[in-house]
Amino acid sequence: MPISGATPEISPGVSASPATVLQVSPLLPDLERSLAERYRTVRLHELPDPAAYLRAHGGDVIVAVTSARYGVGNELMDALPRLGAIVHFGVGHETTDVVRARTRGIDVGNTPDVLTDCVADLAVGALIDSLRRLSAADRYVRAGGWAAAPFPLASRVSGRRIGILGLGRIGRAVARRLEGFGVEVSYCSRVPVPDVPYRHLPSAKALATACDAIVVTVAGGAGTDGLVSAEVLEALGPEGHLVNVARGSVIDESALVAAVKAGRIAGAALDVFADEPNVPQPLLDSDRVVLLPHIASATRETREAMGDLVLRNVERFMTEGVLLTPVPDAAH
Ligand code: 8YV
Repeated sequence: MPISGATPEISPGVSASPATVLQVSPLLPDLERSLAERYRTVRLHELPDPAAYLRAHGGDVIVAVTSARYGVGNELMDALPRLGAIVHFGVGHETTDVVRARTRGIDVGNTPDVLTDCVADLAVGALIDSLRRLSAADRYVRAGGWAAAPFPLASRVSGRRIGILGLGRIGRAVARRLEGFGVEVSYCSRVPVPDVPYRHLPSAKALATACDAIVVTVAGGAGTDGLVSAEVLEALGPEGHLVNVARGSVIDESALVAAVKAGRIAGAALDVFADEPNVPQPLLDSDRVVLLPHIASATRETREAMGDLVLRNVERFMTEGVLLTPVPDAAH
């Protein structure tokens, strides 16, 4: 049911019309249910004519809840004159223009920390898969290849030189896990991170040159668009591996496709793509690429924790007019 909740809560300073929570995109069923039970909630994506709803009732919306994938676009933001907060299910918030929102006094929140461990776990798993070729070996056994010949030798993980592109919460969690593998960890971020035992390198190219594999954990958005360019892939080289658990936009996907096709990099493990859920055919065709359907945070435990944090943000805003976990001022 697109509209629910008989007893709207009123945001501070708003008393004239029902304070509505606008659900912009599909969310976890439990989260949708909880929102609908607690607030007057409208599911925009389920309405037959969302534009008509916005024209007539856009002024009722106090909070918009959305996913990292959809955010709140500028047009939608403009249709919500009393919007006070946007809450993202997910840590990424590049789909909402945060500066624009802030200019209008709209607070933007996300769900940091609760997904860090699961995303880092998956990044390390993907790294091992790419170097040791676990998925390819699995396909090999299933296809009956083992009886004919041993699986080709793969690459060692322990003791290698691993680069982390973006040493935020997730990058650091990946680095901590990798310490157990005795790898040499380097990283690249805009400014060196204090108090970490890893080597800082000034550019993505320098990182690729110095490492056997790169794990991309940097935030998406305009500032990192195409950061892993053809030149960076070339620096990684024919023995190099690339893991991406950040955003597809961070990698020049056409350059990656060309590098994979030509064997100019050894392998890649990708959880994110430029145009999800569409995966370029040459990547689908390659046995050297591990393909994952954007599942880094997709465990029951973590998704529940993310849903819970969304609810707590909405609750805090409705009662106190501030968010519990606002996004940092500048994208990092
Ligand atoms: C989720 C994500 O897949 O947190 C993010 O930024 O991309 C992921 O955790 C996404 O939020 C689910 O919609």
